[in-house]
Amino acid sequence: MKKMFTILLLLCIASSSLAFKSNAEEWELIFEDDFNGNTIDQNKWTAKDNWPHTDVELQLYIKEDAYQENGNLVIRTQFNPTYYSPSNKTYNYTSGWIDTSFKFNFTHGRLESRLLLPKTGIRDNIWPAFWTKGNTESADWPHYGEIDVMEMDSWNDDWTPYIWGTYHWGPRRNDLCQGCGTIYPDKNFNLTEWHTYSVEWDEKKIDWFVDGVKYRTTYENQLFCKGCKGIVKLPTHPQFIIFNTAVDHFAPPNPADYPKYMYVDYVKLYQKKGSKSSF
Ligand SMILES: [Ca+2]
Repeated sequence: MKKMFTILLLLCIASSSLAFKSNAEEWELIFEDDFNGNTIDQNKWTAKDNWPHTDVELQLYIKEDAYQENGNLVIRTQFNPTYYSPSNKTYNYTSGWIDTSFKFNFTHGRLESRLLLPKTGIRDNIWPAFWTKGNTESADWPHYGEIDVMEMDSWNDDWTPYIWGTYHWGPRRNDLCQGCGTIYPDKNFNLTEWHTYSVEWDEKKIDWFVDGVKYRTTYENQLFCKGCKGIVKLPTHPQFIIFNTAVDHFAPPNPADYPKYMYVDYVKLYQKKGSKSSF
């Protein structure tokens, strides 16, 4: 029985892995960055500088903590006490954030990145992410949708690090279905190795993949998850792409654990031929 289960599991993994390759002729590469040059392409990306993001994060984003080296985008998180005058506060950690806001946005497609996560441990504070958000700040988060292709954190009961994919939607913060995610279930998954993380988003659903293995689907109009008070609506706005690493507030970080680095080999956005819903 166990052997049969293993064979079935392998077949499922193999068919999932092949799904994208077998449909490759339907897809067209619309946007990519291989991060192979010496500097971040300013035509595609903006690095946040002197920006704290939210009150529950311990880092200040500075542009020096996002850079390119040895064929990768590097997001560095470091113990680097820095005074931020608007809130009259010193942030002990600085980190990097780049995004394509106002430079590239897309509706539907397959978004994929190959990346190496920062070193982490039990009850670690490091919170790297590869995600998208609706290209407007004119409404309360997460009204225009947020697709978390990959986040790593350790917010579970035993504080063991894991990666997960999530969709956020709702007219207002703390309303309706504002955070429905799935932890990647492979118990042998090695967080310290390079992996590809991707989503496929169309008008009916979003699928999440790790190394080509699908592990989660969110459907339009689905009433589906714990804490969900209404039906899911997929993004109502074009999305832009974000890479960042935050330092969360759940436990005091140890400065000796830093600096930490996330490396991004590439990011690619494919869309179905003829759709080209991007700008
Ligand atoms: Ca590269």
